[in-house]
Amino acid sequence: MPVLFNATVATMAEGGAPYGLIANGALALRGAAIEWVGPADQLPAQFSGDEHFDCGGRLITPGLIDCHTHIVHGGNRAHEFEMRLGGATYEEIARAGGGILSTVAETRLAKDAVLLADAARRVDALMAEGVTTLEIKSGYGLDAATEMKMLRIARVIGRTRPLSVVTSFLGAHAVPAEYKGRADAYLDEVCIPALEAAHAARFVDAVDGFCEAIAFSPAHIERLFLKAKALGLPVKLHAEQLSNSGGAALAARFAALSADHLEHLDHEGIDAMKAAGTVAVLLPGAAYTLRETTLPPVAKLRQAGVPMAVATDCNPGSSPLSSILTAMNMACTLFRLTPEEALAGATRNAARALGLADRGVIAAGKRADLCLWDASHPAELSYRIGFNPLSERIFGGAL
Ligand code: DI6
Ligand code: FE
Repeated sequence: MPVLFNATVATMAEGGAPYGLIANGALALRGAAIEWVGPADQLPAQFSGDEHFDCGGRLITPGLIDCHTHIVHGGNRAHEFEMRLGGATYEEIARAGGGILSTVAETRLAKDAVLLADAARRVDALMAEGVTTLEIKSGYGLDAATEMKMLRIARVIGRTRPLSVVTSFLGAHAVPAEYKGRADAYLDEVCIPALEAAHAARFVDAVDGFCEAIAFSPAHIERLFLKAKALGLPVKLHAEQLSNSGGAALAARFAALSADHLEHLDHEGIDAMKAAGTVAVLLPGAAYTLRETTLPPVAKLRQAGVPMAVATDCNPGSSPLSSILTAMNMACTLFRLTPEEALAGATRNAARALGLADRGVIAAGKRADLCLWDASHPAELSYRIGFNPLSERIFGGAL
């Protein structure tokens, strides 16, 4: 049973020192779990004969968790990046059949092996920065076969790489061209049957939707969520990203794990999320890419005590970002989170946003998903830009 010693441990446990910091800490691991954590001078004698690893004063944090990604997708949208720089808006491009629908066309055509290889490069970039748990959404198929293909590839990534993958069914991401103006028919004829089939194949861990003027109304999302509930699946929602449509309050009514984006969230949404325990997932990569000037109401979320998570939203359109550390930096600089909130956002609160009670903090009984950093204080993780101080990544107790 390995013992890690001579480390600064940021447990991220709530209620104690900032970051749950232990200056001269030690950790005892047993199999895939943490058996003991505390000050090195209090290490119980039972561990003294075990193999000891000197961490050389490095920082240990929980493994990082990216709780919102669209990392499996065909092609890229660099040409839309050029169009936006030329003055077109994200919504104009979407309404003209570009945007999400152009990635749908590429994802439908893409061979499994190509989708997998492309996604794997981005997954590997996240893992190289210490990500040990990753959420992956479908939503670029919008037909049953391609939604299944995306989710199957997400499961393959989770089986073949040392990280946990959690999937979300995002069939209600956009109305496909063949159902233009017929969102209800799309839900009845494609989206809901595809959800049932993917659920039967055990490909779905949660149900997500895009509640927005250019996508689905709250009434549409409610129908989808009723089906999710009937299947026993938790829900989450892309809400109030480009405008306020009451999606966050709707999600809260369904006890959603999270409501995500939230730039246009109002106080009713905040109160509903607080009451339901719904996590606010902040996606600064999308706000940055779209040069969004309305920021999520971070001060009000903080004041209300709504837990905040931070994720990359890795996707080919609004957030082509494969760096969780950059997302944390952006959360601080653009959204005014503290570095402690940013790290909690990629550990403790990200775990909560995925409904995973077994990770996100360093404590006895939790999974031994850990990062060792060449850093002396956890604020350094959010502070640098384009620099990776990861020294070791431990997944389920394995280096
Ligand atoms: N909001 C987003 O930021 C992504 N999906 C969504 O509902 C963007 C997806 C894309 O532009 O491809
Ligand atoms: Fe998203």
